[in-house]
Amino acid sequence: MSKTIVVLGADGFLGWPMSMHLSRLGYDVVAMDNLARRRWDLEGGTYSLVPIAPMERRVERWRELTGKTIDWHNVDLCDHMALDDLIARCRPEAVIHFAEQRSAPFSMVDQAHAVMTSVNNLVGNLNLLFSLHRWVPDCHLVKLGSMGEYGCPNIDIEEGYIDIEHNGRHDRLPFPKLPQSFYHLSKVTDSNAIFLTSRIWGMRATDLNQGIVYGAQTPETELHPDLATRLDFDSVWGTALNRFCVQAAAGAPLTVYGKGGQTRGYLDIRDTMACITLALENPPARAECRVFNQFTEQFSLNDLAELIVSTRRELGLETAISHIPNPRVELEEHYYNARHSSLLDLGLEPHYLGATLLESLLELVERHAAQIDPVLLERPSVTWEAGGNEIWERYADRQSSDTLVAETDALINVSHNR
Ligand code: NAD
Ligand code: USQ
Repeated sequence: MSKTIVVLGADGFLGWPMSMHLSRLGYDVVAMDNLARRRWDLEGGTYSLVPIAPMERRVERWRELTGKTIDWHNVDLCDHMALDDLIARCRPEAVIHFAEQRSAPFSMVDQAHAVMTSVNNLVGNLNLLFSLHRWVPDCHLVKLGSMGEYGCPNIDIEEGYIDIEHNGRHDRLPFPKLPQSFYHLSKVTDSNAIFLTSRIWGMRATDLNQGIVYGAQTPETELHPDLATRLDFDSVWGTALNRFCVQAAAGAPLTVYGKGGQTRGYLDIRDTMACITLALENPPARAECRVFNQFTEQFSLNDLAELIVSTRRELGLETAISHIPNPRVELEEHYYNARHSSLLDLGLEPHYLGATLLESLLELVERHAAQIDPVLLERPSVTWEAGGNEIWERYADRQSSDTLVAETDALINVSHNR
């Protein structure tokens, strides 16, 4: 009998290709999302450069092309009764949890966005832990965390835990965390909650501290335009390498914040699929909270920008780099060395970043270049000091902002009343 996997956040950049990837491998995929991300785009005046079909059309096209069914549900993780009902009905073997507000800048716009991010992510994660404990205590939870939970300490970063000698005694403890935004802080709290439930309820969990994902193409997204996944490029949702590629294609300078020595772990979107599949195929024991650092290479922003410049130069194209004032509070020159051997030990064969991938990403972007709003490529609309600035105000849809505040209030009241 095939195994049932629930993918939470299945309408997102990673959740949609993951749902197709697992469906192709023969799993019974239950895909769940509340489409919050499409509403947050409306609120901030942002959009995916590659057009994305509604979920109904996506799953229908997938069925038509492959004969396989993805069972789609519009459910909010913060609605604990609806979530509980879904988990009780499908009794999954594993759950992959992508369903969070995932932008650091979005969490720094103002108090409402910081509170919304915290409530959405923490309450959703807690609801999930309770439902799994109640209905499927043996289920494997695969949770997407972030390398940014660790920050940039001046020591090597281990995979989740560190052996410490202190005053003559020894222990293996969670690696210290230094989050740099309210978003990253929510990920740290999620990790702590999962670790707690592994100890008190015997939860079987893999916490994936993922680096920054680049690319937007997998074998499944390439089958038909209706199966494409999103490609963000604005300063709130666009992540470093993908955003730089869109800037390059639009003839705009690559916006390196500050000195550009900020070093992070990166991975190809196809490796996200591979890493999560490896985690599923090699589940942890009961009561084990396993932590993997999920990235394949480290780069500084200056390295990435130079790589794009040299790749385009090979194609006869010039690219400018602009070091602009850093909207974030973060180290711009620092030590960074993070262990990432667990997934390699399980058999991961990485797609390393090279000219071929960059060329195909640049080509994808160029196909949609007419849709690029150049203002979204320029100065960031959110700073850590002052929150949303005049660019944010210019694009923000007041009505959607009021809805966001009202929804956050409702969320807090719901958690109080039940
Ligand atoms: P995304 O915003 O494209 O997708 C997240 C999805 O979750 C969206 O479709 C959204 O509607 C949904 N969602 C949010 N809150 C929900 C709720 N309460 N109930 C139901 N659905 C909800 O983000 P992504 O880039 O696909 O990231 C997926 C996960 O991976 C996130 O948890 C993110 O923190 C993590 N991650 C992403 C990256 C990256 O580079 N994209 C890197 C490291 C970690
Ligand atoms: N940056 C620039 N110029 C830009 C955009 C970003 O210099 O135009 C810099 C940022 O200041 C930062 C670095 O690039 O130093 C990475 O920023 P990012 O926006 O690519 O990534 P980040 O905010 O860290 O968040 C993204 C995802 C998040 C995930 C995280 C993984 O949005 O969901 O958790 O990557 S990690 O960075 O490892 O924490």
